Amino acid sequence: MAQSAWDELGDLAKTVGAAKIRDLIADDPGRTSSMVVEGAGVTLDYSRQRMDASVLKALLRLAKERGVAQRRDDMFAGKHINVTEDRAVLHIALRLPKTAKLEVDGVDIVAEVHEVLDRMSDFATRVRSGEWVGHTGKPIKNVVNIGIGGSDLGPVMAYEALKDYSRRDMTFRFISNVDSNDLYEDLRDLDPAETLFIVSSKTFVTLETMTNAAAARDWVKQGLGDDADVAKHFVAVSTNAEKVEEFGIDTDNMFGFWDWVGGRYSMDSAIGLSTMLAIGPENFKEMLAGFHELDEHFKSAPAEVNLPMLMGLIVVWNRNFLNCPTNAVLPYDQYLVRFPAYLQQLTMESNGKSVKLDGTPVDSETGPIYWGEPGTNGQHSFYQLIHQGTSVIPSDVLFFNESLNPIGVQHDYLVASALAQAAVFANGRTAEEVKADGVEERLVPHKVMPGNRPCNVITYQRLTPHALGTLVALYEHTVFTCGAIWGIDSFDQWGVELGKAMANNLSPQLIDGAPPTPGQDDVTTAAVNRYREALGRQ
Ligand code: G6Q
Repeated sequence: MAQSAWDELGDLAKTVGAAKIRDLIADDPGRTSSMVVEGAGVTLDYSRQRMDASVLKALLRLAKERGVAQRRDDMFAGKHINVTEDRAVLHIALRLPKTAKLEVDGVDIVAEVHEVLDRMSDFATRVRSGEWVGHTGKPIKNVVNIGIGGSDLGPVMAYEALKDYSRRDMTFRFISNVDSNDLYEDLRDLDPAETLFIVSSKTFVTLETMTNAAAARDWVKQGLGDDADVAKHFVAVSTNAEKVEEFGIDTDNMFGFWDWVGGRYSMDSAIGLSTMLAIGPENFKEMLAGFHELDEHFKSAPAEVNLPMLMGLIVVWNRNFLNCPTNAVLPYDQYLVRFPAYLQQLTMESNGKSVKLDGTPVDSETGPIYWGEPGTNGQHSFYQLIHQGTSVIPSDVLFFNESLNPIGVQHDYLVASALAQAAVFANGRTAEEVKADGVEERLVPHKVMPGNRPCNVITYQRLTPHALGTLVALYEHTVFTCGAIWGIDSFDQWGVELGKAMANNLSPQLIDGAPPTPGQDDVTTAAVNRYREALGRQ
């Protein structure tokens, strides 16, 4: 029987995986072109990975054996690939052009998507033009998104990323934490008469969001009077019309989405309303076009030049065969300041799983830990550990060729820093090289850089709404590819759901001294009691 691709990769890990990236680079000048792939305006240079053509071939065979392309096609066709929730996974439908056709369970979902998009555009235009006014007749100057997790991280990341395209005469804020400090700090200098809240919650029952939304409603009433028309200051984004109505938001001012959009895959649905208000409907459409272009690439590009497929396979190689438990995300662009946080949710909530689709335990490690910060800032803090720590940390270094706001040669310095770091990650610095610099003997071991840290360099021409769309879709499908290889459900989040239920159980105990829930552990009960005592509640 032929050896499986997985086993072949295990063997290759002992040979190619044990090689030095600096030697792989030196021995194969062809890597500078054979390991650089372009598509949808993205260039992926993976020549600094600890792999060669034989590893790539085996990874591509692994993708075939694990049916990645079939699962991808099933997703695009609307099959219920989210098996534990029995749902289709169709964030790709959010960015289909109006002319496309996609029917799911007999429903033309493209028409539904565009109906919502048109309503969003109309609403955004009215707010941005000053036509939509608050209770006192003043136009809206401040937009506050209230949401958490998937209903927050995408919007805040996109707002930060596309700030250069945003209305500078408007203020955009994002309240997520149930910690009242978050709400306090975001509202303290705003005038309720000029403030619009977007309550973003797929379920409209999430503790944090509903609590913050109620507090925001009180804040509006306090500022504008008890009989103020708060409806002029609240819109909702949700799949739950009943709960929206119950909260007191007119369902005419509700923008819907569907159960086939996962929270962490929803920034291009109505959850992106704050983004659209910030950058305008045209730019939002450009962003959707970017998502769509990458979707088409994922759907049709041959595996060996398919960017998300390659990136996913590289993650699998580093995670499962080179045993790297974490992955750093290092965007060299200050506008991408929240991109690592956004990616943490996308990757870790999707692929932080221990059982396969059929409920049996996985046969290998799954999703790595993602973390990071923009360069160059990270260079002056945690890069030290990447360079000389005892763990090998692969990274994605990302930059744009052009700066949106060039000043002198600053952008050249930025790119020089990105490439310099990538070079050290890959090649390190040997003792000989350190000695050749005249370093005194006793310091040589301290200045040696082991290198051999795998690294992708991802580049774009310019940070545009379109580019951001392709970037997010690139990672969405990278995550998909990994999940398909591991055979897990990348679209459920039972750990998150449990957290929500647990908080709902404990809150009445803290507030009213309700009895512990059956089966609650003593340590938790003791902590609840200590908290109540500290506040003089018992
Ligand atoms: C995302 C997760 C989770 C979710 C939040 C908010 O994939 O399911 O992060 O987005 O818990 O949920 P609601 O939008 O329902 O408030």
